[in-house]
Amino acid sequence: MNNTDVTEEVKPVNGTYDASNITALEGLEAVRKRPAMYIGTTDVKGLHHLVWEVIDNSIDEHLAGYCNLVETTILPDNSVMVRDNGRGIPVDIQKKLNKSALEVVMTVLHAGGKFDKDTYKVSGGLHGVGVSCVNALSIHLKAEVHRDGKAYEQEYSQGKPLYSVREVGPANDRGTFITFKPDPEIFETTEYKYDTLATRMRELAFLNKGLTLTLTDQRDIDPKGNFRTESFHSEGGLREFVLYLDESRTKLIDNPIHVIGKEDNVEVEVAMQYNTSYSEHVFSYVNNINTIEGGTHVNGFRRAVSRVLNQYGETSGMLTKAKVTLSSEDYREGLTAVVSVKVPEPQFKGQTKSELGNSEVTGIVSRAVGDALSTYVEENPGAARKIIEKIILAAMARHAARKARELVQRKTVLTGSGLPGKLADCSSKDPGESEIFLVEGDSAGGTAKQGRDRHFQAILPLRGKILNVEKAMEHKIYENEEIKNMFTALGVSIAENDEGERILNIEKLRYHKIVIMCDADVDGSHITTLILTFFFRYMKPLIEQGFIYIAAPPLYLVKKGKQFRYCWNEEERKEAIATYSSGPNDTGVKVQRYKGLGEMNAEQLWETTMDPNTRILRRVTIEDAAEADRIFSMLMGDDVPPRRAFIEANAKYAKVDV
Ligand code: 0RA
Repeated sequence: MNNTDVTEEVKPVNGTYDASNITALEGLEAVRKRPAMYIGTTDVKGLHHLVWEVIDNSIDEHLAGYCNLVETTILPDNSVMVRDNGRGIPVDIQKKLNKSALEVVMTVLHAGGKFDKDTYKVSGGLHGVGVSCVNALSIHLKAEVHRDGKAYEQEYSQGKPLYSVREVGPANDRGTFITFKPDPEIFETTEYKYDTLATRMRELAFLNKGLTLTLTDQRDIDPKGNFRTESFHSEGGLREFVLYLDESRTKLIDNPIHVIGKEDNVEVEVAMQYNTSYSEHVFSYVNNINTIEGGTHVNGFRRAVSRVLNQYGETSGMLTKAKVTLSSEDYREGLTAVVSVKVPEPQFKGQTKSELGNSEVTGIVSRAVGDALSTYVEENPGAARKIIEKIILAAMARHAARKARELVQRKTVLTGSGLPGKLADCSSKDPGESEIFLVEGDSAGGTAKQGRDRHFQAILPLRGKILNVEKAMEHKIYENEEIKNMFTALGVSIAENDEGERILNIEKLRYHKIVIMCDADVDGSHITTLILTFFFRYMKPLIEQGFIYIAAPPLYLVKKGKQFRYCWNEEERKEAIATYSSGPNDTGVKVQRYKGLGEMNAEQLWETTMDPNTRILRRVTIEDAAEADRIFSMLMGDDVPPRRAFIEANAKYAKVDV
């Protein structure tokens, strides 16, 4: 390494460039021309992607064994500072390009990876486009490196160096320190969201045990003058992740089962726990990336779980005694697990490129989990019995649910149209243009029936609180009147495949907009959550395919004489009052607060909430399945303290009910 080649001379931005310079800049120009090709989007998601891109490099340093701290700070102007205590980006001159390695890493596309062949880039995976993309998309970036007792720096604007890498003094620590300000010309928004960063950092801490990630927000100062800050660290890794996911569920066995293994350069870590609920929560990661569509690692995990537990059930005689046939679905009830693999060259496939394709991984995970689980059941016969009993109950419940379902679904066929009596259907038979409103209560249902456009809008009133499906047994769900009505009105049905898996058939879906319409108060939002939980657990494809919406009735009507305006929040209300007031004490302005849908007449309901030209509909998406799922079970489960904590933390939401 020859540091004397690192010049301190300042090179003008528009100075002369040699051929290699030009290639490098053209590379980054391509990133600026088509940012979405490199970071997915230029919305708020792409903005946060920049942070992950930088942090991924620090995590690689952690995985290589050289870094245990990554500190991230949001500055008051929405610049972000990421500092790690890794080896520091090398600064010696790269012969091929005749410039500092630091400059190459920061300005040459795809040069972000390691130079040494022994380490492979593990984190990133899906995106991993390199820190040079962050540089290209920043109006300003400063890189500082502490290495071999010295401190170096270089700054850039839109990816172009403002001067050559320079030595700025001695250093007694090591690491890389990158501060960047996203370019407002590129991004639709440049405001960072604390919660988005914190949620992913918490996940990264579980996935990379031993690594500390801190987040500090200098935009947010408390009355004592302290910045908002949090530190994420896990010694227990996935074991702690599973405990966190199951925080509000009742555990079936004392501790999560933890598996750690390595074969042929593939690292495997799995933690699993059984709880007393009826639903399955399996999350999977490849190189720290959430594989929403699963893949070969998840298949290997499932294969091992059914194989080992089935064998134990047979040899212990429990299965023969219970006289039930198990299907692979039965092992899933009440199972919470996280499966994480680190694979040198991951192949991703599937609709959203989030399914692992590498076939060798199935066997590797299956062997690692199989070995560990076999040992576990031998050493913990009491826990093993509890798990097998739970699986037998799941099989019995599946048979009962199938009977209940068949009864409901057969009845529908026998009674012709089979549509529920409470449904006021629309006249159109084209699902593409048809909408159904699920309305809280008969009286609001009546108003909606009068107010609707009957050509394409159907109304299904639901009785007050629908069944809490998080707590109910599956067969009870199919026997519930309101839920039966939803199945038949929507035209969807559930069947079992050979594995015992419940498959939702939506071929005959009768409406492509399914709108949940509840009061704008606490009760209303509770009912919305109950209905959403039902869709989440039993009709997930409808959420995934974007058919589920939430209606937003207005909160106020502001009136003066013949003029009036509907308002959806405080700001709009204040603005309307200001517009209509002739002076500060013009009490001539009337404000009406709508608490329930029933307070509006049919015409008002149409104008504000149902008319496609004026209404506000919020489409329900599954942005972060893990978080949504956790919140659902927290809001709907037995455990009161976490639920109270959540409601208090989200008190803003509840305040609407004035
Ligand atoms: C290239 C080679 C080496 C480390 C890094 C890059 C590196 C990049 C980043 C980005 C943020 N933090 C980082 N830390 C390290 C290996 C260096 C060596 O072999 O000494």
